[in-house]
Amino acid sequence: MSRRALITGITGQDGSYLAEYLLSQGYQVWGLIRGQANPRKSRVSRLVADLSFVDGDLMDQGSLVSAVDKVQPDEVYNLGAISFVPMSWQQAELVTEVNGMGVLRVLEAIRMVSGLNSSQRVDVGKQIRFYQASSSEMFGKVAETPQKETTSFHPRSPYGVAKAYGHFITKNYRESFGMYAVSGMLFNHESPRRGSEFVTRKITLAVAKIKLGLQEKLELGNLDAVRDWGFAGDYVRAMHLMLQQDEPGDYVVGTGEMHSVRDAVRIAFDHVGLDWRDHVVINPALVRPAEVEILCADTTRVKAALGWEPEVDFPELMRMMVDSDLEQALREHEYADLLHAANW
Ligand code: NDP
Ligand code: GDR
Repeated sequence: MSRRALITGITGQDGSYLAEYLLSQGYQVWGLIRGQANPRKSRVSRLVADLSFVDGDLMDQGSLVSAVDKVQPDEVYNLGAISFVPMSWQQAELVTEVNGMGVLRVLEAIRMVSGLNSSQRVDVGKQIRFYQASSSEMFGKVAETPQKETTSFHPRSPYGVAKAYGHFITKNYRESFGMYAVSGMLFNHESPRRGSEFVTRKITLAVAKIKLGLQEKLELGNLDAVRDWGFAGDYVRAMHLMLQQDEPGDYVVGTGEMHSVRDAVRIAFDHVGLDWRDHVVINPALVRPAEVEILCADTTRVKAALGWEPEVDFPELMRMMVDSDLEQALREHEYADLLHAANW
């Protein structure tokens, strides 16, 4: 019988790539869907065929117990979160509830459905395995560069603090109940499916529109911020590999390469033959109250222990996103022309 995976955050960037990958590996894949008539459900259904859905919300313990009980998964990937860092200063309590307490609720659902407690352990081979989407934002004001599994945390946003709670509670359930529970400490990863609020996609969408004469300027915040950016399609393979090991453990996942926001802008504008300095405007309102200046992964462990390697490099990734946004902008533009011609 094929293995079953339950993914929270199925409508997000990583949810769709992970579902595609697991389906290609012969899994039955279930996505947790929140809300009434969630508009993003049809989008992910179009992107990924053969998905099944189960209702639930990371804010609601009972719904998670029901979902785990219904799906009876072999593996649970907790990707659900409010993932845009600036929102965490505006809605700190909600972000803490979803990104922090939400992790505890999924762990509790697995514990309850599997009948695990501190005196009753379940053989590792028969356990529901749990993956937590931890983040490089936990390193925050970095103690060392590059950052590795043992680097201390100094999160700089309510988002990072909530992710640190999720990280430690995952480790605690592993130690307390012998649960197969791991955290992937993933550095920024992007794709044509990235939300338009994140800086790479904001840049590539703007470049496409500027190239087509539909927009003139692009407002950005801190151009000096440095990140280790990779391709989401590569990173979901690492998530899966983490759950296939004999022993559960936490891993840093990144490319080990650093680029500034300015580099990202330059590569994207260069790709369409434009000079970024003619279009980029700094808006101080977009600078964060407490910035994470630099992040870069030490990939030694993930490469040695999991044999994982990224396949897409950063310039290639930015160009892939620009090309995809150019196609999308053209389609929208043509559609608008058609409506105009039809006097709609
Ligand atoms: P997205 O923002 O694209 O997706 C977030 C997902 O979380 C959406 O499917 C959303 O569903 C879901 N969600 C939000 N609130 C709830 C809730 N209350 N209950 C259930 N689901 C909810 O994020 P990514 O795909 O980029 O990231 C996946 C995970 O990895 C996140 O946890 C993120 O914090 C983490 N991460 C991401 C990195 C990156 O660079 N992309 C790096 C490191 C960590 P809905 O349609 O209902 O809104
Ligand atoms: P980040 O990603 O906060 O690292 O979190 P984001 O793309 O939002 O910001 C990256 C860096 O770019 C700087 N920046 C801007 N950012 C945005 N969004 N918009 C701008 O206009 C802008 N100008 C400059 C930011 O200040 C920042 O330094 C992402 C999310 O996916 C998290 O969920 C995940 O945990 C981390 O990556 C790892």
